[in-house]
Amino acid sequence: MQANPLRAPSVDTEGDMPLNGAAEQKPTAAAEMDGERLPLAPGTLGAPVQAILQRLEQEFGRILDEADVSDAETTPAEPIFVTRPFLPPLGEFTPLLERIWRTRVLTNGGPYHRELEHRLRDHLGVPEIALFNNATTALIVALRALDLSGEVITTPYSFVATSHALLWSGLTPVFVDVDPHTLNLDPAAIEAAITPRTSAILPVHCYGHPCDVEAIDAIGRRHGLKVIYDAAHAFGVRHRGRSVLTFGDLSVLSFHATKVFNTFEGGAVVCADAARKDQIDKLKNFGHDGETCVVDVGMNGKMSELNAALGLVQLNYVDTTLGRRRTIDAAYREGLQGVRGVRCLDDANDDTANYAYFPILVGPEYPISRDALNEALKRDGVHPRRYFYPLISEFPMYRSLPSARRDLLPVAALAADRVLCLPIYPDLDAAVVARVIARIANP
Ligand code: T4K
Repeated sequence: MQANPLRAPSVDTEGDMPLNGAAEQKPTAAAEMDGERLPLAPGTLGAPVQAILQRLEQEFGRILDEADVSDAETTPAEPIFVTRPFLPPLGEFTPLLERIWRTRVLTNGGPYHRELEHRLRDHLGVPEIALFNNATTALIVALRALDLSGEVITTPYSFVATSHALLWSGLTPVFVDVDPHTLNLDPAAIEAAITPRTSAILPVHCYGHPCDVEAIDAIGRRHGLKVIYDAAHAFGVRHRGRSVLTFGDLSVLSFHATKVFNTFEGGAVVCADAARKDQIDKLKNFGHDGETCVVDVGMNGKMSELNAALGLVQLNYVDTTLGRRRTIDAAYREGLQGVRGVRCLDDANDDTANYAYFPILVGPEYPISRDALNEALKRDGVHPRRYFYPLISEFPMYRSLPSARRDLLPVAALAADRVLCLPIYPDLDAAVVARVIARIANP
């Protein structure tokens, strides 16, 4: 185990902390995001941070040792990015590659594609799943399958692909604000935004934290609206014992390199029955129904055999990698508690999390701004990301929409200005986590 390369932070008392902004008048939800759940616990910052870090490093090291991290990140000189894709041992992938070379079945629903669908259905506990080449195509096909028109209510606090899928489909995004605790769509705001032109709701399980799925699905039923969850971050997430992917009409997963389960590029649509899967399978294959018949304006969204084969090997490791992510999440939470002005998003409660991201919100009580902290970490060779800054609604193709006004989206706007996603990935070394915590505690 590598020793913590940084000295533990000098321990300031709460009163010594300068503010980086005067307290302003905030809307209630924004104030809530700021305050009540901030684990300030006066005096805890005066606790022996050094001891916490040392203990974390010992415990963390022991857990990682048990998990046999053969290529753990141990070179602090290398840049540390927000994520680093997990890859299985190459030797386990090559026999599958050899079979592809032998059979020359490269794509169009080959044996690896079929097997991965089968195994993912079991692993995720979902009725049906259709594999795609990425989540963006999968979103566009999902919207097409539901035959939508007019307006779709969605979140401004996401990766731009969420709204881009709507524009590609000729649909108008209507942005509404998010909940201050989860940063997912606020059901009350959704309901308030429904008009006669609304045909669907497109929420995102941001960072893999489940939306208020019961409330959103109930709104959909009450108003006759379709619900498509952008579940790009939510691989393996369960809500009250049930896969979060089984809520709504359709859910869309991403298997991009940066996701907890990756096939280099990839994605999927989860649906409730075989008839819907059949429709989606046709849509992702140009709309073909057999050799000579085309039944819809489909596109090419198919996953190749190469990606599907990799997915099969990756699936053998997904539980182990989840365990490592959980350890890192716990280490950050413990190490950052009591750091004034830094808020971690709430824990998963009775949901099963996947620890895809570790966002912190840097508030006005923190000694320096979010961007200054970002730069300080980068100087240490650590590269967090400001997911999701700017808001989607601030990009040129969205900003003239009536719903894009920043003052209508106060919680999302505040989150975008404060968020910093810290590095989290299976082979992230404990010493690096300790280093990040130490720098944040002592910027
Ligand atoms: N919906 C939501 C809510 C999403 O977040 C996304 C994608 C989508 C839909 C669409 O899913 P896909 O169509 O992609 O399946 C990344 C990803 O490209 C994007 O997939 C992801 N969300 C988004 C949140 O993050 P960037 O521009 O930040 O990626 P990039 O290339 O800067 O990667 C981040 C870090 O990851 C790098 O600094 C280093 C590391 N990395 C990345 C790649 C690609 C590696 O170590 N190896 C790699 O191959 O968008």
